[in-house]
Amino acid sequence: MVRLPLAGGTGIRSRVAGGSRFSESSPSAATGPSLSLRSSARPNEPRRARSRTPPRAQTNIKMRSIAAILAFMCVAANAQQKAIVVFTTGGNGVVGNVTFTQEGGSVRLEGTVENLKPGEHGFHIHEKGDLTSGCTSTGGHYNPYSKNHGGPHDKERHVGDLGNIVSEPEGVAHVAIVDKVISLVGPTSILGRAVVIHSDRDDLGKGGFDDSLKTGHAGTRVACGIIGTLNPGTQSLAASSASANVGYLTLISLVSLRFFQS
Ligand SMILES: [Cu+2]
Ligand SMILES: [Zn+2]
Repeated sequence: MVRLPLAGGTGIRSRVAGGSRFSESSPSAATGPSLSLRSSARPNEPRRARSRTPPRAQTNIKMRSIAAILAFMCVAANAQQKAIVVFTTGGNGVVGNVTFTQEGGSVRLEGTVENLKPGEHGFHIHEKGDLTSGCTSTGGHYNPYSKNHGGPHDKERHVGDLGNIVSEPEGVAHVAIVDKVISLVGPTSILGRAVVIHSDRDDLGKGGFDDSLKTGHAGTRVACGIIGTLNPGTQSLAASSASANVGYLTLISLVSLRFFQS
């Protein structure tokens, strides 16, 4: 009788001990052990499961750290593309530089050009990075899709059509352009081509002159420079190829881990 609390632990004892007096408590005693059986059976399972979880937790941690490394390598591979053009050619004393930064699908241009006649000046990417005959040998506007000349916000435009830059009365032009057509990557990259600054305003193809739809009637070429990369070359190439390899290996290992876990 006194053993009842102890008897609760095993159904047999409670049933052995169970007289008429326990008829009332026997349901609870019956449920008790059965509950305790369940509760003892179930905690045991998680305990077993828990004893198994450390390896799983370890693989989870491994997978997470692999994913983190992969993410880091991807970020490293997609490091921001940057380029620069330095204006020294043209013989008009026009100097300056403009940087190009790839920001997703657009490119940001930032820089300063000095000694420009006040007012608007056509500002284009020309197709060739060839300065053997000064700005003349840079060819025409970069136009890989064979379109007519236009303004930077027109659908009909050369890839190289960046409109005008404005020189202030003291002869300094601050360049701040964001363009969605030019790119520092891919088959129509502007890297290695030239930027040309013209003597006159680009009419954006709307001036009605013979050359409006070809050059924007922007006059002579007063300054130019070649668009060169600012990215660390071999390092970024090595990093991107290494990260590609790491990416493939990680994918394979993740898939095989998943396979062996299931
Ligand atoms: Cu031009
Ligand atoms: Zn053009």
